[in-house]
Amino acid sequence: MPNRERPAEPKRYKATKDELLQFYREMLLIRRFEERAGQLYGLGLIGGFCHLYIGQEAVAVGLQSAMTVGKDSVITGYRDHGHMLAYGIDPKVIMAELTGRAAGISKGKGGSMHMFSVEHGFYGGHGIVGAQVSLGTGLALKHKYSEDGGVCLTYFGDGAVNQGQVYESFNMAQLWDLPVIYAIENNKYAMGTSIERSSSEPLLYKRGESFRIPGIQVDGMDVLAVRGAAEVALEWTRAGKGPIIIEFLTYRYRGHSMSDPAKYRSREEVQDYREHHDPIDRVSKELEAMGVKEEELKAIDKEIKDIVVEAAKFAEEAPEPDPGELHTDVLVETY
Ligand SMILES: Cc1ncc(C[n+]2csc(CCOP(=O)(O)OP(=O)(O)O)c2C)c(N)n1
Ligand SMILES: [Mg+2]
Repeated sequence: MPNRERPAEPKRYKATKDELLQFYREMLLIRRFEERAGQLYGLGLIGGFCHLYIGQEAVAVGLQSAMTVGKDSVITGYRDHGHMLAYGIDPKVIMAELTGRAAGISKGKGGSMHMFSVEHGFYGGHGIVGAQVSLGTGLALKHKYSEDGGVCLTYFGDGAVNQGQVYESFNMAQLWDLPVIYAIENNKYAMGTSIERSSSEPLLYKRGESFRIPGIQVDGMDVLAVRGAAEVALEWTRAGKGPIIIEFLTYRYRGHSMSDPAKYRSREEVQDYREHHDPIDRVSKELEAMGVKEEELKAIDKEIKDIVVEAAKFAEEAPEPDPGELHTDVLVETY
C-alpha cells in the first residue's frame, strides 16, 4: 500500500542540563580535533585528502546521540571524522589513521576518507560521492532481513543528492519499507559549486516526493533541533514505516578540503555563520542561561584540549605499518 501518512512535526528536543553539557562536550571535541588535524596537515604529518567538519558539528552530535551503538548502523562520505567522534570512537585511533600509523582504526591504510568500526556499526568513510547512499540502503535491508531492530543512518551532501544511484536507492528503500534515515547535510556547497548553481530543486527534503518518501527540513546549526528531528525519524523507521529524509541546513567554515582556496564565497558569508549561527556558541549560551558557570565551561574546554593533545601525540609517535603489511587486508581472500 502506498504510504500517505506523514511523520510528526519535529519539536526542539528538551535536553536536561547534563544532556546539553554532553552535547557541548561532543561538539567541542569534534571542533578541537578538526582544528588539530588541520594543523597536522599543514605540518605535513597527514597526507592525501583531509576534509574538515568544522561548523557542522551539531548534525552528527544531535543525530547520533539518539542512535543505539551496536544495534543501528551509520555510514557517511569522506567528511567522516566528526561522525566517528560523535559515536564515541577513540580520538587516538582516528588521529593515528590520519597520520597513517599502524595503530589507526584502518591500520593506517585508509586515511581520512576510509575509516570503519564494525564494532560500533560504523561503515565508513567513502570517497565516491553518493556511493554511501546505496550502501546504506543495503545496510537497512540487512537490518530488515535479520529483524535486528536496527536502523541505518545514511549521511550525504547537497552535491551527492544529484547522483543517479541516490534515486535508485530511494525507490528500493520505499518499495521494501527499509529502515533508513537519509540525512542530507546541506552545507550549501559541493566543492566550489553552490546549491543554487547545481540544483533545480534546492529544497532537498522534497527529493523523495516522487518515491513517496516523506522529508523534513531542520536547522542543522541547532543541536536540539537536530535531536528533535532524530526522534521523529527514529520513531518512523523503527515502526516499520520505511525510509525518511531529513535535510539539515548547515555550513562548513573551512574549505572543501585542505587544498581549497575558497574563492567561490565571500569572507562575509563565512564570518556571518561563525558569529551568528555557531552551534557551539549557541549551546554555551543556553548552558549559561541554565545556570552553568563560565568556569565550568572553561574546565570542559581544558579537558577536551587535553584529549586532543594526547591523541595528536599518540598519532605522531605511533609506528608506521610494517612494509610487510602492504598486501594484507587489500582483498578479502588471499590470491
Ligand atoms: C562520483 C564522484 N564524483 C565526483 C567526485 C569529486 N568530488 C569529491 S567531493 C565532491 C563534492 C560533494 O559535495 P557534497 O555532497 O555537498 O558534500 P560536502 O563535501 O559538502 O560534504 C565532489 C564533486 C567524487 N569523489 N565522486
Ligand atoms: Mg555540500
